[in-house]
Amino acid sequence: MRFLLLPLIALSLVACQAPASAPAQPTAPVQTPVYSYRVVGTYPHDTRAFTQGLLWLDGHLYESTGQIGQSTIRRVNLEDGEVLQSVSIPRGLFGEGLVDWGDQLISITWQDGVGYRWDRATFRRLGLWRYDGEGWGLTQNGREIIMSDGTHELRFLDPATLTERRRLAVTDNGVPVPRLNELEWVNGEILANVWQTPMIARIDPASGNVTGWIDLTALAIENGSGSDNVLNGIAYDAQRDRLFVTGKYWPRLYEIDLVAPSRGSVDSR
Ligand SMILES: [Ca+2]
Repeated sequence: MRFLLLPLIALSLVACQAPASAPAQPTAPVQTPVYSYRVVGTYPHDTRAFTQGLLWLDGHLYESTGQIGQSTIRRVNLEDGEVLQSVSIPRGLFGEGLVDWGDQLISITWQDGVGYRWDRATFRRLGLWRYDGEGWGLTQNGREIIMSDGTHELRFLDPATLTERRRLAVTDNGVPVPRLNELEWVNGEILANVWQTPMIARIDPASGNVTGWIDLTALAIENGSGSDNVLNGIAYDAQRDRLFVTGKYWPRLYEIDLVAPSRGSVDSR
């Protein structure tokens, strides 16, 4: 910090001495805050689960997994990681994101252009829907289904018809942020894993601006050894204000609190 502060002091001295008529100096781009975290709970996670979607609902985790021949939708017990209920998606397809809507679950596939509706209680497949491009992550804001597709854009879908209403470009200081993956709506903001990075973007859903990054590098190193078993999976328990994260084939799932960069204190989210 000393190294950073000295130039700031010098700059402010220069600014004080500058004549009032001096032209304004160009300002450096504002650095997007990087949050760290504190682990407040550690739970087992199925190392055969190539996690694509994760959410918390009614006392359980719901998870979707990928890879052809291994793509499932499952209900999972938090404490011991036991898979309580599971269904395979149609043969030959590569599963991706998962979201709840009323008494249904909605899922998508990677490059097959097809998604499914499921009965949440019985896991019975109710029907399919189609979309253009790739399917990556899903979440919802209470009014719309939000979908990522591997680009820097998020699609907002009508929950009744699953047709696209609009798109939101996600940028960090004006620079597009591609490869948005698993999503979670948390208290009016969108959290997004960025594929093959240990970072989660905090996105303002009104502007698409990244307001902060959550750096989970240490957890990624602890759990992942290859380019594919990366951080992916965010779930939020709104009732108890608990944030869960995991990754593809990771042996552990974590409850974390965010730690703000400047104050060093727990972020209220
Ligand atoms: Ca999620």
